[in-house]
Amino acid sequence: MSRLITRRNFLRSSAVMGSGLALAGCNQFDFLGSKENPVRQAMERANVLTYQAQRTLIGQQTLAREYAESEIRQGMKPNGSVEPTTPEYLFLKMQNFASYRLTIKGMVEREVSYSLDELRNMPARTQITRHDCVEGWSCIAKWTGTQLGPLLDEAGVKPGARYCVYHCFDNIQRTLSGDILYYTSSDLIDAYHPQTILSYGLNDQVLPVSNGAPVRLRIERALGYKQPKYLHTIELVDSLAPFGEGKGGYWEDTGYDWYGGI
Ligand SMILES: Nc1nc2c(c(=O)[nH]1)N[C@H]1C(S)=C(S)[C@@H](COP(=O)(O)O)O[C@H]1N2
Ligand SMILES: [Mo]
Repeated sequence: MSRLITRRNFLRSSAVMGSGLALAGCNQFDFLGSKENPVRQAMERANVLTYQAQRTLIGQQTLAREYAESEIRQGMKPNGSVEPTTPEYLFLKMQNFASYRLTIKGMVEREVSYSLDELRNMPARTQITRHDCVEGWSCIAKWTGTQLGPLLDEAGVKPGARYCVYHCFDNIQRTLSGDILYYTSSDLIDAYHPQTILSYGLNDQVLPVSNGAPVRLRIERALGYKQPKYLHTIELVDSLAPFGEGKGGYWEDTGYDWYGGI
């Protein structure tokens, strides 16, 4: 049984204890979208608890397990957005991402940006890791990219910065009031983690569009929704409140755990 399930049970029991509600069946996650929902409020308190507990238990720079080539059993199952349709993205894709730039901005000494060629020419790291989606599936895949930490140092993170917000090109949801673009965030410990890479290669091939081309971040000790595809900007901030619903990510805004550690 994976640690993911254990943790999910932990979250569920914390939610039940915290709210004093008796929950039956497996429908209790269906209406978490509402902010008034007592289960969601309890889960948000549980987020803080699990974040602190996990940070204490696992230490700050523990490596995620890496696997052998022989353990790659399948391709990386594309999930969520697989074919972004925003004009910016379609334009970049049309010219094979020649004018793509990854920007690091916000609470930094100097805003920096890099082309795909520049990223590919930086020291590369390849790692075979397991991706766990909360929907209940996993894939073992080989990711190649460059570490985020040295680029953050190049930009010069200002002392007050606490989080990286990862902004993506894809319109994960289309509403009457416009597109909702995917985003997520991490603390600086995860951003500087040695296995946190700006990945442009998957299983020895150029990263395909369905898996986040041209660049997707890997945060290897976090769940699937913390692995932003179609990444274009990393913004250093001291608060997550200004973005989306203020919970630090597209899925986080609907009630998913912010830390999302495994
Ligand atoms: N930009 C963006 N990033 C995303 C998503 C998405 O829809 N858009 N889905 C997330 C989820 S829930 C998962 S499980 C993984 C899926 O990555 P894959 O398509 O490479 O398997 O990407 C994550 N990152
Ligand atoms: Mo996921």
